[in-house]
Amino acid sequence: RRQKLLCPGKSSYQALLDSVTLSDENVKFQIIHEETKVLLQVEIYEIEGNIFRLKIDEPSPLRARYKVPDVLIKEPTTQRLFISHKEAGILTLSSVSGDYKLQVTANPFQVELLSKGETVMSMNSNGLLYFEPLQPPPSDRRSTVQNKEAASDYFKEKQEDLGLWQEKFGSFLDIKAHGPSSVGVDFSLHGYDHVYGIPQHAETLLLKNTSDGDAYRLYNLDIFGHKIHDKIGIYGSVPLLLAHKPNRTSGVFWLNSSETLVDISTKAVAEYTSSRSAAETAKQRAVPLTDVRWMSESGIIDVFLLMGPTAFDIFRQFAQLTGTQALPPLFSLGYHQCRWNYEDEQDVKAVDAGFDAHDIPYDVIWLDIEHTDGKRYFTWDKKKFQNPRKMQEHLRKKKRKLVVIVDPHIKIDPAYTVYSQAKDKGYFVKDRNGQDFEGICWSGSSCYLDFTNPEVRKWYADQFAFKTYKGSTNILFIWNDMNEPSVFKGAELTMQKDAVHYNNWEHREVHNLYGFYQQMATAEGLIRRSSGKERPFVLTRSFFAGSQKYGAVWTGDNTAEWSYLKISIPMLLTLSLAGISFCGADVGGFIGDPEPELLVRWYQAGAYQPFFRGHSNMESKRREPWLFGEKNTQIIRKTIRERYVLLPYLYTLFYRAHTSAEPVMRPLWVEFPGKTETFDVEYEYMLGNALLVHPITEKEAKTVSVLLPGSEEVWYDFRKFKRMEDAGTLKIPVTLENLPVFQRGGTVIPLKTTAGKSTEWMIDISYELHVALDTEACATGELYVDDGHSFQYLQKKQFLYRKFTFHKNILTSSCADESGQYQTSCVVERVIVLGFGKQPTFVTASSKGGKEKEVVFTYDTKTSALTLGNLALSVDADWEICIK
Ligand code: MIG
Repeated sequence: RRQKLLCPGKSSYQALLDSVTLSDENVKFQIIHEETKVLLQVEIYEIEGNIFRLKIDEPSPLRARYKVPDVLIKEPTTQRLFISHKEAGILTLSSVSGDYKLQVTANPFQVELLSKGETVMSMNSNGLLYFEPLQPPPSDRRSTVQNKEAASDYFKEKQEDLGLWQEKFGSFLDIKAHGPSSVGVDFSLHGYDHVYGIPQHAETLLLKNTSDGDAYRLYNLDIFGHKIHDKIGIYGSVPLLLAHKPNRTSGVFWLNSSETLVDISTKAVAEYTSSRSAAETAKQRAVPLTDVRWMSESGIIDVFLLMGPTAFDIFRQFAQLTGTQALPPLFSLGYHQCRWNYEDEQDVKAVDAGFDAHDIPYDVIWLDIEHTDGKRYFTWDKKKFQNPRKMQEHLRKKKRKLVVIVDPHIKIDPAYTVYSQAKDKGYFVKDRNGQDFEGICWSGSSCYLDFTNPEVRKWYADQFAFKTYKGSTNILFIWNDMNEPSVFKGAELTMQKDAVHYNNWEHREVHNLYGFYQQMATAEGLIRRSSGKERPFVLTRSFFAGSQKYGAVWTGDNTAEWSYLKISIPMLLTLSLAGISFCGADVGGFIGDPEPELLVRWYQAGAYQPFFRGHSNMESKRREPWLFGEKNTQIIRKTIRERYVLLPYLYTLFYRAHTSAEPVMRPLWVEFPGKTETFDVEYEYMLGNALLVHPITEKEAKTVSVLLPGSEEVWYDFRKFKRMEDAGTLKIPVTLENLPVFQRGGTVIPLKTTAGKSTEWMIDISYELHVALDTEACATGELYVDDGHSFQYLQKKQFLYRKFTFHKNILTSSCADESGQYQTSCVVERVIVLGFGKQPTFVTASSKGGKEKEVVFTYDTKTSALTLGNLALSVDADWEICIK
């Protein structure tokens, strides 16, 4: 409310360019507010890899302001900036490479970022820089002010209207011990009218104009039955915004963990050039411009400008700062069966057996909060789960896993060790009076672990040790829920902002980090219980920038309605753009009961999304995939089996997400950056660079409009192998069995020849390659293989990274990373070449140094698909197949 009183116009800040100092690390200068005369310190950094960082803080605040720790994986490597030009009121800084220039204008203060002469972004060009310096509380201040009466009137008036020192939300009083501390500034993104990112909202992929006053809110909240097309914050936040135009992608990463609002406005303006001659002015054209205003309740201004220039560069730049996606254990890419709740050990066994009886693969069965002894996490309900180890041994024999829930609220019960230890050690968040903060959650009156404290995180991680967590085994993995944190009957169902954390930081400073820290500690715990050997799997509901390092994220409590299936696609794409590749939505919809058709469609969508879990609410009817009649069971079976067959491709994509920060699921525009028709496509997407997926999200769909982008591209029906006759928007007929998926010409996809009962049953199943030819009759693709569960791929380089190339009718398998080695007896059994021009006469295969042998093949003249069978070529060897 206070920031909103500031309207676009001339900024009241002026840069004091005489104060400029230059070091290897950064450029510093001060800015002054014309009226209040308050000084602020500006620091500008160039970071290796086309990133700029701008910090604005008080030079000597009354008390340190919160600077988000633990999100950046390391102190970024800076590069020296040079002063390339200085004139009255303007300072131009230049990057080492000379490709970028930063132009600082003194009055009004403004910073422009240019790439090879083109202005890409500017900061404070709308004059919305806002920074509340910390002040002594009114009571202290009043005594030092001459005219006591006037001063107290001033504070009273401001206080009541603007909530400077306290604020009421319904019956909640938020006492702001350190007073107002809000910060904000605007950015103009020149030439851009497509912006994306800043999850999590149940909203469109393309960010909307917020001129209606409804800003995007980044404030992690548990909203049961959240609405769709709403900009209120849910569950998690990543303050990263991406802007895209045909020749460039840029990013703004606003590193602040307090409640944040983002206002967006796109408009057309006269072309922007900083120095414009009269002749140029005459031929001005209208170009788009997007203004983005960030407003945070507290902290400092610390913003990273990611200069791309491509979308993949932005992903790398963001990962360079916050880390890449953790490589998931292979089992976690299989299908997960969850419900609130699987009742008891018998129920678990029955559901597990049901999958085998119906020949449906699955990897993990999940236990929700009812498995515990009275919602005391790390314990078991003694009646329902009398022998959890035995139950896990049963699952282990079936080569399956268990995931159980562990929430951050701890039941107040002196007899519960987790509580009593944490209490004794002072590990809970405090209320404003210094007592343990008490809130109500599933366990009744509860305290909340203060995960912002590294000592608490270490202690928490230790709770996962096998000897401490009774009844846990190494097939048990973890689900963190309610970690916004959710506090029943709390203000907006979360913790009060005046609660106090480690080092005396108020909750308002760290709110959006709470879930991030819980998942960090949990993942650490799982790694430690295996003595650093095994990859963890931790699903979290709440998250922040960098959460990708710790596991998976799901979109929370969606509803079993078509509109929620539909919105899950842009929601997952937005998470993916923000670095979180391992994401998914509850298949079927959590709240309510999906009609069978919706459930089937949701399985089809989920099978082609990164995290694939069926889940349902306590009140929902049972939803195991075989409960909806033979026909639906059959379609779901086929869908899940398709997912399993596709796992080699998916796992390879995750390896690339892990090593090169490429999102697994990506909006079309990322793959087709120059094709403007893709920029607002949000209901279809690319899985890697090879598959285009268009889930069906309409009831009783008979046809669906699919955009196959790129006139120079070739597309193939993924299952029928048929080449699509045209590119562009096609009307494709569909039945309940079909999910439109297309393979892009020029790619090779590795698959398994068949599915097994779970990923572990599939280790020895042979591979199949789908080689889809482009207009030049070429294709390339990759396959990554390792043991699927340990860190040996890192520690001992035990992995295979293979490359397949099709060129001049020869398919070659070669090594893509010589540093890796992995023993496997698995073979490539079959190769299908899509779009092969003519019936071949002769096909041979030869391993490097080995003899040529003849290959049996069949050619389908209708589809031009050439199938090569009985190959038995080692995956870990170099070989060639020649088609004549
Ligand atoms: O307030 O643990 O989003 O997946 O089943 C509900 C019970 C608490 C919310 C999660 C949901 C989970 C449920 N939890």
